[in-house]
Amino acid sequence: MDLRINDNFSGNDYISTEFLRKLQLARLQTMVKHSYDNVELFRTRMDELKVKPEDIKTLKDINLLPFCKKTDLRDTYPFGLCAVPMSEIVRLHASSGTTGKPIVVAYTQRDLQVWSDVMRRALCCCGLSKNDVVQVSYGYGLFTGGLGAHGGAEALGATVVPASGGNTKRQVMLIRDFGVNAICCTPSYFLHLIEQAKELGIDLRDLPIRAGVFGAEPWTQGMRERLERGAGIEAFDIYGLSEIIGPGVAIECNQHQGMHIFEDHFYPEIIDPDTCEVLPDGETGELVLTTLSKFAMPMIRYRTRDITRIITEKCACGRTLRRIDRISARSDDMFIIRGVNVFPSQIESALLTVQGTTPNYMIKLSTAGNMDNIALDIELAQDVYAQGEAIIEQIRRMVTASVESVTGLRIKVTVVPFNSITRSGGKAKRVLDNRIR
Ligand code: DLL
Repeated sequence: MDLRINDNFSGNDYISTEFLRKLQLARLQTMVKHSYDNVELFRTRMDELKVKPEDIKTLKDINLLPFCKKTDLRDTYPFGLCAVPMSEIVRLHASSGTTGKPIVVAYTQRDLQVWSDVMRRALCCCGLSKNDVVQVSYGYGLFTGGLGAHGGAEALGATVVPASGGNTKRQVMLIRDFGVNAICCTPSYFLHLIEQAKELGIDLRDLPIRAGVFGAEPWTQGMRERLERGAGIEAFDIYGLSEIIGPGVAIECNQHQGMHIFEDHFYPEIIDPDTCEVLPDGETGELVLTTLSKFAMPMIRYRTRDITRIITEKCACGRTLRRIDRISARSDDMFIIRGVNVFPSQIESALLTVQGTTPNYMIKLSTAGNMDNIALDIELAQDVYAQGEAIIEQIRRMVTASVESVTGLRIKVTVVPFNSITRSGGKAKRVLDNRIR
């Protein structure tokens, strides 16, 4: 069995399913043994379940293994899940999350090679090559976005512009002056970039930029249309998470029908988040990922909390890798208002069906008496807002109706002046939660 990690020409994107399953099994067996031998928490849990690494004889046997969660990383902060000595670890990243301690992730030299290789393949999926100039505007630092995309773009041989986040006007100049063909950043940040370019009198549609590699936060089809139209680009959805590797777990190809998972490195399952029962391909549930080639901090059956489904139909691009659907939500982003389950992405979708709106919005949660309450602040396009009260009121009513038809909830919508909702340099904050618990 050839267990090489660097296939130079994305060959693993096209391998036969039969070979892929064999490769996955061989790598899974290696990973499970490595974790059992070197990570106390994992060994204890397997012992409790009376499972030994030798019990993994087929891919289905992954079912025998315990799940792992974000709290496991928090509880063992910082290095409790490391499976190699510190001398083998060449890079650390961390993600802050909303509460308490950050989680730390570690990489060996070989892990970094795997990472830049999957990111390189991801950029190939977007039609990019060594002839392109790629601006990386994800934050560099402990966040995995910047250095992850950077490694992939360099491995591709592209010309990398390591802009990182922030200083948006300068970013616009770089795009123009360096002839940038593709940008990697969060979708919300790109929206901000389009606005700033306009202020500078620069129309991104006139420049050579043609692709956007957008991820790190949920975004909708409506947002895609705004970004593609606003800058004359093709937008690609890229998915990843620090615990698994960073960006480069899955990405869209030019068909835009879900994201191909780099299954030779990341093994996907979908479970029912309440019962933990594994669901068949095609059904929607929580994505669980197992790293098949990450040695510093292997993750076995990591519960991502991200909601999606596995798409098995053959993709017209020819890749044999299965796809996951757009991440519609995180199960922990859901809030319940008057008994109705609501996801922020539903509100975004409803909002953006109305002409004159923008994807700049803020969902505000509060407590009124014993009830949770929801309100929505929105911004309109600058020229639309300038048309005055009657138009503003008309759009406000249309948004109220649209949100009601999608969520079943009648919520208070307020149109706020242009530029009064804080723009994000990285992941956008869409929900202001002032509920009393
Ligand atoms: O956001 C890694 C990344 C960087 C992915 C750049 C893509 C591009 P974390 O900060 O650990 O890592 O956050 C991971 O972000 O569990 C999802 O909930 C969310 N997320 C990431 N990509 C997408 C996406 C990076 N394309 C968490 N669509 C994940 C929706 C996404 N949500």
